[in-house]
Amino acid sequence: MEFNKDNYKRIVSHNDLDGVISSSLLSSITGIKQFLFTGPTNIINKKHVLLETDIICDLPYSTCCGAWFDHHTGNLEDLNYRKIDITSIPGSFSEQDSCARVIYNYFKDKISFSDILKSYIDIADEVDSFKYDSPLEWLAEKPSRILDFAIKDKCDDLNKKIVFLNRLTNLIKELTPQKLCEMKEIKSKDSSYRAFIKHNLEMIKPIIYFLKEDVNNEIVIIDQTRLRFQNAILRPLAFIHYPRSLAVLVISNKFQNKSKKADLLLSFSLGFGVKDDKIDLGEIFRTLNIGDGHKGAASASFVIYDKKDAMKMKESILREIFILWQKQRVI
Ligand SMILES: [Mn+2]
Repeated sequence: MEFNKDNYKRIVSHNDLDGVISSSLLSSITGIKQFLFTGPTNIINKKHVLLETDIICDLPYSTCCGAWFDHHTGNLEDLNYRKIDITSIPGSFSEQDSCARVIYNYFKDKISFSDILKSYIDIADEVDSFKYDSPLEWLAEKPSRILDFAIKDKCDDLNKKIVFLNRLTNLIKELTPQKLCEMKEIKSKDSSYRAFIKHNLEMIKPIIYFLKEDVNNEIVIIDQTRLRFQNAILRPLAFIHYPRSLAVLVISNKFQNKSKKADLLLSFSLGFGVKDDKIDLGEIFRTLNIGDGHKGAASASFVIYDKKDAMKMKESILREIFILWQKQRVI
């Protein structure tokens, strides 16, 4: 269905860099100045009241909204599963590197975007599709990395974070990426996140190991299960410690209301620039019937019924994952 810019009052977007750039593009097209930044699970769990006058972008579709722009394959599959006809929804879906690219492609023949706005679309592509071949590239002091880190910086006050994302959405329309990164607020958030990275790098060091059958150290295992508290783990950092490894697997306990449960969570991803078409991490978890995901990244969880078995279960699941990984590698 045709997108009529006068039908909408608010942009509901992902609270990451692609979401912010997508909002800037849509705001410049429609003149909308009201934004709601949120995460995908909040849309799925219906945490917000959404209206026909909302445009959703870079997030799962909601039947309550009026238009939808997205690039996540899983969200499209969900529409097919719910038997919703995508041609009935104003907006656009396409498997691009970023949602910003989807929006740009949809409007580029009808509207001329400023050079400033256009320069942010490459940044959205790079950051959202993780186009980095090494940890050094990921940590580079360049606008794409600085803006991504500034947004990722933890902010205890949710309102402050929202104010920041709103301001950023407006600034992107006026300032080049270089100029934006010269701002004091961006600089300080970037360095605060880089301090967190440094801390994380040290934190993971003692909890890394390899399975003894993994003689070439292919899969870095970051095992949080012996820690008393839950920590956010930055998986790419594993490859600073072990640059030649091919994948990283984080194993941790589930936490409920800050208390540690025996149940286990796994997240698995390929290393920088690892391109092996035979490897499919999502397939490994599907085969074991514990989770799902893409070729390059997947997550899983499983229930431990008896705490006494936890250690054994963990060891056996890690071994099974490694066996399937080896099978994929040799086919
Ligand atoms: Mn995105």
